[in-house]
Amino acid sequence: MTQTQQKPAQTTELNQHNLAYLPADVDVPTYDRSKIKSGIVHIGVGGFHRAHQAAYINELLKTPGNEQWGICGVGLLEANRGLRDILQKQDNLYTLTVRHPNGKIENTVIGSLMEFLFAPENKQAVIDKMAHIDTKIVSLTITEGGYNFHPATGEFDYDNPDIIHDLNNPTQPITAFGYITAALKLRKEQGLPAFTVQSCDNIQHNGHVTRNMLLAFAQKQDLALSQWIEQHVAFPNAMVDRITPISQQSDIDYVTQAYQMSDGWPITCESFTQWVIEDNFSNGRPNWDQVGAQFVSDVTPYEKMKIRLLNAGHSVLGLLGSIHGYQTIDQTVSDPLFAKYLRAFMDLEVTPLLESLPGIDLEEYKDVLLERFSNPNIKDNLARICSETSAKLPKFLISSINENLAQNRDVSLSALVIAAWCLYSDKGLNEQNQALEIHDVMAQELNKQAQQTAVDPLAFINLHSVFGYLAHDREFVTEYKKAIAALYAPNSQIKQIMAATLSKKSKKI
Ligand code: CS2
Repeated sequence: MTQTQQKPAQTTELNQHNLAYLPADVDVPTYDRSKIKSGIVHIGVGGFHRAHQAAYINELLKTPGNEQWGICGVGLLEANRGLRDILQKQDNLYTLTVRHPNGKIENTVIGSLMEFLFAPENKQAVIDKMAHIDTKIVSLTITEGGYNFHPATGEFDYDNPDIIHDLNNPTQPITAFGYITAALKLRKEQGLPAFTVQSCDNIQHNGHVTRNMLLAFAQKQDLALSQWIEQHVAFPNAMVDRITPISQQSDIDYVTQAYQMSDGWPITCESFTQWVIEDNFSNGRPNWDQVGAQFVSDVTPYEKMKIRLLNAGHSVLGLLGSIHGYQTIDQTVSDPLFAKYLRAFMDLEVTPLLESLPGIDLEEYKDVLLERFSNPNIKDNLARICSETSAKLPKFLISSINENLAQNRDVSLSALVIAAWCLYSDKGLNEQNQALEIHDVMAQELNKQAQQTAVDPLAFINLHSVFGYLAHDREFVTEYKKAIAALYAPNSQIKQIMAATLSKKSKKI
């Protein structure tokens, strides 16, 4: 692992053997990877997992005594085949490039991913791995939409065809719920302790939600098993945070040039990272607090603060910025009007809903958020931020709107964001008439509703599964209709509408 070793002449790939040829300033696994066992099976090895949980474990493994906490990644989707092929060639190693706001760059080769199982090719291998005695935790990053509940009611969606499939084919599952239930069944039969199921997604009470959904699924399959799960499986809540844009060709090129070695799928992320975890595990846990995470007894206020400020803030910039024609978060927030709108949204339509937290200064937290969003070295695409908005907004924004309405508080800034989402879904164009890149499982349905806006201004928010009863709230409807009228007026300009909404808001308070 020194610079002095001679690098082979031909182009080399990142792998265990070639670690020795990396430049000395690249942080490489200093631990013996052959001694690490997978105590964690993680479903959803996307960029976020690789920048967050896997990075925390990588740090922990540098301290002897933690060898039981390696990670076995699982890809449930056919789309994960490419990742599997790359990781296989690289001995499951990849580069994490951390880009600080001041331009400083740190490269770490992450070694905590020990294995990767591609579920579509071998379902039983995944079930067996989860059921293995060494597995203590099954963790999840399956996105907000992956938890299979109706956004408005919170009830488990038994009509999802994948769930119907998994209930009818317990040994050939497709969903995370099917796999976890099948593995827990084996553990119960074999008298093994239950593993912890740990959600790492941006859902408030993510542990409770995971528990409720898994129990709803298991109850339909095997009542005795669901009771065993209820008694033995812990579902810690957690707040997870690190902005991780989608990897670009430029990230691959950067690593090739920095190392003279190719990495097929490096991850780039910001320098900020946070993980607040409820200390509730059924079968042991890593000492994540030794590498910067925080264990607390109640994570609720941290989750709420993060989701309602950061994630909702992202959506505010994402939807309004997309309509204006901006491409990335840093570009959008560098426009003073957008920064002002975001700050007003956070101060006036979110902060009053948050509890004060010991050790956290909310004003400072918001200042830091603005700095993070402004990081010019993190090119976080608005298309990523706006992807799956139908699964995100109910948790990120609509929950705040409902709480504000219940407390008779003005929601005009949020109403404009929802109206902008209607226009975005309806036209699919920005103000320069360029097509927007929209990725949403509900895109067609949203488009159909939004297209009726001219005849019925409330058509979009009548979509009950996303908006609940918003279309029946007089206060909200008044603000929303004003926003729709302004956005749909000929030659409308989102920035003028934002400025007008802000100025009216300042007169209201
Ligand atoms: C983003 C998040 O998906 C989104 O809309 O807000 O991915 C965000 O970047 C992370 O939660 C940051 O921790």
